[in-house]
Amino acid sequence: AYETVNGLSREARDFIGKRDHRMLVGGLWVDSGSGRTLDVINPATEEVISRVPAGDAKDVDLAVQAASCAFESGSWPKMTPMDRERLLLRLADLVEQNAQAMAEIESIDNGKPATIAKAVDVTLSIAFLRYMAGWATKIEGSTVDVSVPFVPGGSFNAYTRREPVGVVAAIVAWNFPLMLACWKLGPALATGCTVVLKPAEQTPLSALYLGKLIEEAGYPPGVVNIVTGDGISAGAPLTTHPLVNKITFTGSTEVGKLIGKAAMDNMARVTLELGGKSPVIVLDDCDPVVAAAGAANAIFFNQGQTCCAGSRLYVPKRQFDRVVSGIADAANALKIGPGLEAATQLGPLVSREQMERVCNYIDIGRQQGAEIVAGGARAGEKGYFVKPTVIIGAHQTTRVVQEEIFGPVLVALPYDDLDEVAARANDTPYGLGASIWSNDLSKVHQLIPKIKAGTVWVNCHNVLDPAVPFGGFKLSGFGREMGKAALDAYLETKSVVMAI
Ligand code: TXE
Repeated sequence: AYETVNGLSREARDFIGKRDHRMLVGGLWVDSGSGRTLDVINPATEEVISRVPAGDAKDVDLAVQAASCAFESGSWPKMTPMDRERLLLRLADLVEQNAQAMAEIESIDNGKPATIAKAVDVTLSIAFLRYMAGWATKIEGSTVDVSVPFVPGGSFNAYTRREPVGVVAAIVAWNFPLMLACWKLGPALATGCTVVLKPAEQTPLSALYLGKLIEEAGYPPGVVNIVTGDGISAGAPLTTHPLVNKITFTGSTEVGKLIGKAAMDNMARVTLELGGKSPVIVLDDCDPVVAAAGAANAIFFNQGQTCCAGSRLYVPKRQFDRVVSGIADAANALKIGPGLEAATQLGPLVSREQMERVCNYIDIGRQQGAEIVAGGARAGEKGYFVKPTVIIGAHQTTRVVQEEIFGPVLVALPYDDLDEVAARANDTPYGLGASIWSNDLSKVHQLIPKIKAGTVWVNCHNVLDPAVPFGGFKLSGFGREMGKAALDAYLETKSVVMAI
C-alpha cells in the first residue's frame, strides 16, 4: 500500500501519484528489463510513496547505446552552440515554472524542508543551468604560432578545437538530488555531450521529473537518459561500459576510489566530488554570538548531509564555552519535523541506514571519551529524525573528529594558536571546504594559504555560486565543478596542424 501524502501542490501530487514510475532511455519511458522495482520511501513517515525501475547492466547498456547514438548522429551533433544555449535556458525556465512541485518532490524524497529545497536546491539548479547555458556560445580554442624545427622553411598553421568528450555517465548522491543532477547536466549539455544520469536509489524522483522537463524543453531522444537503480546493479556497469567517455560522480570517497579505478580501465575522463570533514575556524577577535550562529548553520543546514558541512569547529580556548553553549542553544531551538510542514527547520535524514550510521557515530564518540552537550540521539520513533548534536571533549585522533558522519553532528574542539589550528584543520584525509570567522585581515590572509581545501569561506560557510569552482583537495575529490573549470572537464582538445 502506498502512503497518501497530504499538503502537496497539484503538480507534485499528480507526479508522485503515478506511483509506478518509469525511466528514460532513448526517448522512451521504460520499465527495467528485469521488471524489478525499488521502493521510494518518505523518510518522515517510513512509508512507501512510489516505486521506480531497478535498472541493471542490460538497462545501462541500452541507455549508453542510446546516448552514444545521439552523440554520433541525428540532430544533436548538428546543433549550433546557440541552439544548445537556448535549450538549456528553456530547461531552466521549465524548472523555474515548476519550482514549487520540484521542491515538494525533493522534500518528500530526501526529507529536507520544502521551503529550503525551493530557496536553495531549486534556485541554485536554475541558476546553474542558466550559467552553463551562457558558456555554450563561448567555447574557444586557440591559434598557435609554430616553428616545427625539423621542417626548415616549412610553413604551418596550427590551432586547437575544443570538442565534447562524448557520452557522460553522471552518478549522483541523495543529499542534493536535483542540484547535483544539474551540476552534471549543465556543462555536459552546454558542451554538446550526451548523458546517462543515475540518481541515488534513495532519491530518484526529482531526476525523473527533470527528465519530463528535458523532453518538454525539446532535447532530442537519447541526449539525456535516466536509469534508476542501486549502485552495484546500475551504477557499477555504467562505470565500466566501454562507450562511456567521461564519468562524473558525487558520493562517498569509498565509491569514488572504485570509480576512479574503473574509469582508468577505459581511460574515461573522471570528475569526483567526494566526502569531507570541513573545519570551521573561529579566530579570537570573532564575536562569540556571530561564531555560534555561523557554526550552527554550517553544520545543521540540510540535516548535516552536506559534503562541505562544517562538521569540526575550532574555537580559541578562552571563547570555547561561550561559543559552544550558543551552538547548543541553537541546536535545541531548531524545529524538527516533516519537510512538508512550513515550520520545519530540520527534517529527517534520508534513510534508516543513514540515521543508524549517524547514531552509531554518536555512540562511538561517547565510547571514545567525548561528551554530548546537545542532542545525542534519534528524535521520536517514527521517521529518520536525529536531534542536532554537539560533541565536546573528543581527541583530535578519534573517529568523530576524523571521519565523515554526514548528519547533524558537530564536534567542537578548543585550540591555542594559529599554527596549531592550521595543522589540526588539515589533519584529516579530506580537503573539501573550510571557513574562517574573523575580521582580522592579516590573520585571515595568513591562514588561507595554509588550509588544504578546495574552498575557503571567510565569515560564511556553504556559500556556493555557479561561477565559483568547487571541488576537493586530498580524498575529497578530483577535478572541479562549476565555473569555467567545470566546462573544461567535458571537453577534449584537438590540435590541428596544417601545412600551407
Ligand atoms: O554513498 P554512495 P552512500 C558519504 C557520506 C555518507 C556515505 C555513504 O559520508 O554517509 O557517503 O552514502 C552510487 N559504482 N557521502 O552509501 O554509495 C549510488 O547508487 C557506481 C558523501 O549513499 O557513494 C549513488 O547513486 N556507483 C557525499 C551514488 O553512488 C555506485 C554524498 C552515491 O552513493 C557504486 C553522499 C558503485 N560501486 C554520500 N556504489 C558527498 N560528497 O556529498 C554506489 N554507487
